[in-house]
Amino acid sequence: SNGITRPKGHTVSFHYNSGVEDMHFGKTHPMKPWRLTLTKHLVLGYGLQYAMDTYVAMPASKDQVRAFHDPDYVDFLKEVSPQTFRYQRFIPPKHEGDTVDLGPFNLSTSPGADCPVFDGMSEYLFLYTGATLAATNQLLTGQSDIAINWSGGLHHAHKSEASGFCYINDIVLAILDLLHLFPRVLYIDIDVHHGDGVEEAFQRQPRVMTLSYHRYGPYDETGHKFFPGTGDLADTGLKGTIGEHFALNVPIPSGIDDRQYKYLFESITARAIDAYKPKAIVLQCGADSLGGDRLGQFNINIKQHGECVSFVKKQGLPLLILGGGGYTARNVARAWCHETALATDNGANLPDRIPLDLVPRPQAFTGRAHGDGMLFPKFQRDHKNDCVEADLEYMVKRLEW
Ligand code: V1P
Ligand code: CA
Ligand code: ZN
Repeated sequence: SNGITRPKGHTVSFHYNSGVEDMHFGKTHPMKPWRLTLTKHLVLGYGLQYAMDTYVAMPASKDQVRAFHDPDYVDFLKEVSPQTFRYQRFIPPKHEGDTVDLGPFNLSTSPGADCPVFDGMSEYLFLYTGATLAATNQLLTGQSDIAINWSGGLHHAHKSEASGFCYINDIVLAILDLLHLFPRVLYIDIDVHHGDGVEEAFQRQPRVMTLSYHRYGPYDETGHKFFPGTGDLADTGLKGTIGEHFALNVPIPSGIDDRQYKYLFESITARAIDAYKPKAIVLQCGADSLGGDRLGQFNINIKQHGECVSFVKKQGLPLLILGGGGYTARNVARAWCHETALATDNGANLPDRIPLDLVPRPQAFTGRAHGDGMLFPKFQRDHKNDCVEADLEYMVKRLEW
């Protein structure tokens, strides 16, 4: 009827809990969980739920999160609220009116902080993690061949520290679970930022290969590094350990376009799979690598972003698909809906016209702090393209081993 069909030969599952949607990191904070509302409505609006098994995720347990994170940090994340936080470690302000409350574990309630403590934060964290672990379990039991959680993919979180909008590293937890069954797991990260938390967690581990594509290098005249500032081509795992050579980094200048990204992604990913022969793949699909992203500096279109997903899917291995960054909400929703369609072999079945009657109308959201106004107007912002062909060729060459 709507043209959406179930894929033949593989099962896709979709893991989500709408409880993640109502959270607000803060008025000026770029991370808007509301983008997940948009994604959900677009996926449902197109009828993609008929092409896959959909599950409402339960929150992760503290024990599950302790598989990677420090027990004290887990307790803290479970208990903390804006009301209780201030008293954890309050530094007296130098000037009247100042608030100085950079607390333990790199959390803060100060405006402008990367990792604020906000109302409902604890619920949000354990829900996105629960969805990733449920998706992982589907792959472990063989009930799904592809499992999707767009609310996951928070790749910067460390063992006992939040970083870059990430508090619980659901990716590391997922990979640890996959290692119970699969001898080698490949992690691929197309978020515009370096997947530092995942790389660090497995830097001594040859059973996990991490491969991140990211913006790298100075981004202004003052020499400020693009966040998080790591992920150099020369960083390939912890030297002197058996994990050395099992981390790959593809640093990319701003402005990379579809053709250039395709060349890099396909040649390097194919070579990595060929050499490593993974038995399962985790793909972090951060949508901040799209052109026009509020934080990103790449110039790739949804079509090419999706082709990365198709390329990985084509390998025919158990596949965990996660979200990540993405700060121009309408583009995030368009990309992740498109990629849900690709995962279920419905890439060609989405009509060009968005079923607007099924998408929440902007006026229904007025007065909320999500920031994004109109839905899906044409949007393009060109970044200066300083990615020269020679650089691309050099990176591919350097990564050949
Ligand atoms: O640049 C920084 C830090 C803060 N300064 C001390 C240096 N932080 C970035 C963090 C980006 C995180 C990306 C997460 C992900 O990879 C995965 C979910 O996408 C940052 C930026 C920026 N333009 O890079 N923080 C903020 N902007 C920010 C802006 C307003 C309010 C709060 C944070
Ligand atoms: Ca990346
Ligand atoms: Zn990012």
